[in-house]
Amino acid sequence: MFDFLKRKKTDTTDKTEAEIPAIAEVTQDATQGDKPGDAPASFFARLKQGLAKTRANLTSGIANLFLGKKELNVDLLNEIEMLLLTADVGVETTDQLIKTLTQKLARNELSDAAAAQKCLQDEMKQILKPCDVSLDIPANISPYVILVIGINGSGKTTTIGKLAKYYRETGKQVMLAAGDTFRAAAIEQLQIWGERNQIPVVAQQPGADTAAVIYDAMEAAKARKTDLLIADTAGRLHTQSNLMAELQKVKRVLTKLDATAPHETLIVLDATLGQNALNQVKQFNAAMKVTGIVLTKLDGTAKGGIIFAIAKETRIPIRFIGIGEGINDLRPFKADEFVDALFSA
Ligand SMILES: Nc1nc2c(ncn2[C@@H]2O[C@H](COP(=O)(O)OP(=O)(O)O)[C@@H](O)[C@H]2O)c(=O)[nH]1
Ligand SMILES: [Mg+2]
Repeated sequence: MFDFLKRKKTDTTDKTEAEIPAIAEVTQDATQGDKPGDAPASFFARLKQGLAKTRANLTSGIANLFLGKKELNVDLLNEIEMLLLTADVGVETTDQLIKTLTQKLARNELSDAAAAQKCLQDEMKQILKPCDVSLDIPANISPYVILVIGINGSGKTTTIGKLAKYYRETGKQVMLAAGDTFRAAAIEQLQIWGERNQIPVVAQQPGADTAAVIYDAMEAAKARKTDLLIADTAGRLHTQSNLMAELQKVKRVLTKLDATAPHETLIVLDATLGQNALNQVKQFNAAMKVTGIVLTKLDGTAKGGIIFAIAKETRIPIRFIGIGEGINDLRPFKADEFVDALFSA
C-alpha cells in the first residue's frame, strides 16, 4: 500500500506466520522494529504518508477548491463543509470551523484563498490543542498502571507492545499483564511480544478471571519494583454490559493494592471506524472514566478527520497515534504536527 509498509513487510519474510501460527497479525517487524542501519524516515514524513488518504479527501480537496479562486464566497464555504463532513470531522466541529471562516469572511479578514486555508489550519489546531497532553510516567508512582481498554481489533495488544518498547527506551522498567483471557491467541500474542523484547508478561490460562490476572501482575510488579505495568483486556462488544462490569471489577481489585490505580485508563480506538470510534469512547467513558486515547490505523483510512470530532466532543487527552503496524508507527500525539502533516504538500 504505502512504501514504508511494503519495505517492512518484505523484511519479515524469513520469520512469519509459519513460526507463530496463532497470531498471524504479529509480524516480526511489528514486535522488533527496524533493523539496525535501516534508517526510518522521519516521523513527520511517515505521518504525512500515513495520512495520505485523509489528506487526499480533505485537505487536497480544500486546496483544489481554493486553487485559482480569487473570490471566497458562500458556495465555496458550502463545498468546504461537505469535504469536512465526508472526512468524518463531524457536524459540531464542522459547524465551528465554517462559522469561523464565515465570520472572518464577513469582516473582510480573509484576503485570499491562502489566508482562508491558514485560518482553517489554525482553527483545527485550536480544536486539537486541549487534547495534546503527553502521558508521562511520574517517578514517584511505582508501579504506574496503564489499563488498556477498547473493542476487539482496535489495536490494543499491538499498541501495548509498542508502548512497552517506547517506555523502556525512556529508561522505565516495564511489565505486561495478559488480561485478555477470552482468546488463547490474545495471551500468546502478548507473550511472544514480551519474549522477543525481554519484557516480563504475567499470564494465566485462557478463561481465567481477568481481574485476578491483573491483580497478580500488580503484585509481581510491586515485588519487582517495576516502574510501569501495562494491562491488556478483552474487547468483546461494548454493548455487552458484562464487559463493562468486568473492567470495573479490574479497577476495584487494583485499588486494593494501590488506591490510586489504575493511573491511566487508556482506550484504543480504530480510526477507520470514523464516527463509530467516537461513539465507543463515549460509551466506555460513561462506564470507566477514560483518561487517555490512542487513535490507531490512521494510515488506512480517509476518515482521519474523526480525530477533530473526538477532540472537540470528549476533550480527553489523545496520548498516542498509530500510523501503521510497525514498532515505529506509534508516536505521542502533537496537535500542531498532526495538522501540519495533514496540510503539508
Ligand atoms: N494499519 C495499521 N494497523 C494496525 C495499527 N494498530 C494495530 N493494527 C493492526 O490491527 C490488528 C488488530 O490489532 P490487535 O492489537 O490484535 O487488536 P486488539 O484486538 O484490540 O488487541 C492487527 O492486525 C494490528 O497489526 C495501526 O496503527 N495501523
Ligand atoms: Mg488483543
